[in-house]
Order: sequence, then C-alpha cells, then structure tokens
Amino acid sequence: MRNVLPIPAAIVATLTLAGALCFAGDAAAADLTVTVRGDDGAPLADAVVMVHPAGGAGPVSAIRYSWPMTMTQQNIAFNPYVLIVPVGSTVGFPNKDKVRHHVYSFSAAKKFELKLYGQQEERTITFDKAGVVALGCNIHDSMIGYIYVADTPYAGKTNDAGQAVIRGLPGGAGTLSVWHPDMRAKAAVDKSLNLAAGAVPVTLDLKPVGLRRKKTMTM
Ligand SMILES: [Cu+2]
Repeated sequence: MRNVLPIPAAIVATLTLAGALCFAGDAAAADLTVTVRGDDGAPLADAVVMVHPAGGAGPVSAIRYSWPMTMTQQNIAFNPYVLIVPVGSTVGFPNKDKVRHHVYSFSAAKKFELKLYGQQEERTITFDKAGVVALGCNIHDSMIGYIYVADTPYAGKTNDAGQAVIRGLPGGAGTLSVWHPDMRAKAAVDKSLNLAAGAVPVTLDLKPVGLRRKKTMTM
C-alpha cells in the first residue's frame, strides 16, 4: 500500500470569506458565502467549509445534507473526490467499473478495508467519528479520495469557482473551519467569526501542500 499523504510544497492558500451577514432579529438566518483561493489566486475547488455556531448546532444525529451519501468508483477514480457526510452516516461505495477495486483507509477517523469487489457490487461503511478519512485503492495507486466526517449541519464544499454557500446560519458568534486535501495542516483551519456586524469579510492564510496533485491525476 502506498502513502496517500501529499508531498509538502511551499504553497500558501488564501481563504477569503465574503458574506453579507444580516441579523435583523433572533429568528433571522443568514447565508454565508465562503471563497477559497490558492496563493496563485486560482479558485480552490473541493474545500470543506463548516461553521459551528457558538450557541451550538443541535444534535449531530439530526444532521442531513442535500447530497447523496455515496462514494462511487468509476473510471478508476473516486467520485466525488471529496465527500462530506455527517457523523454516524452509512456511506455506499458502489463500483461502476468493469474492474475490481479494493478500497481502504488508514485514517484515524476510520480505518477500514473493502476487499476486492466487482462491478455493480456495493459495500457500505458507517463513519462514527468526525475527521478526515483518506481513501485509497490497493489495485489502483492513482485513486485518491476523501470523506470528511462533519459534526455540524452548516457545511458545504467549494465549487470550481472556489465558493461554498452555507445557508440558514443562526445569529451570533461562531467558528469557521476550512479543510482542503492540499493543505499542509492535516486538521481543518479554524477562524473565529463575530457575526454581530452586517457584513464580515475575513481572510485566512492557509498552508496547503500538493496544490497541483489532483490536477496531475489521470483518469
Ligand atoms: Cu481500484
């Protein structure tokens, strides 16, 4: 098995949070747009963006996301590259290739192994601990994917424009956390937010690694 950790590179990503946060009353909810960029100014897709309100976010068991809890193997790749799931989720791992895959992870948040299984077969794994789970395939070294197990309902993934919108945030203070596979730091980078003001622009400097790793992957 190979080491899936990227090779460090002297690259610094800048995270810019630009959102119009308006709290007209206790019941007001805000949408937050987070834009993540690399130090070259290019938008960074597949960043995990989370907000933990200071007042709490309710029971973890109640968290539901709008996207499927599925990590597909297709064209000798994981799809999606990064999947965000709530703690306690059972994730499907369908194989849509004609070849067999052998999916595994050594990550502390979830060590597991799905021994060789073929086309149209599906296995499931339950992720009961928050954190990053790096995925690999024993057969295909080029296959790299990530499951981010999150413990807040306020989560999203940046698109090709480097943007994620977190909807329906309650008023008050909170913590913004951002994680990307190419960061130098393994854990998400946290940034305190004081949401008392109407608009809160925030800039974070991150220390990513292997910024071009995904771009150099072959399908
Ligand atoms: Cu494989």
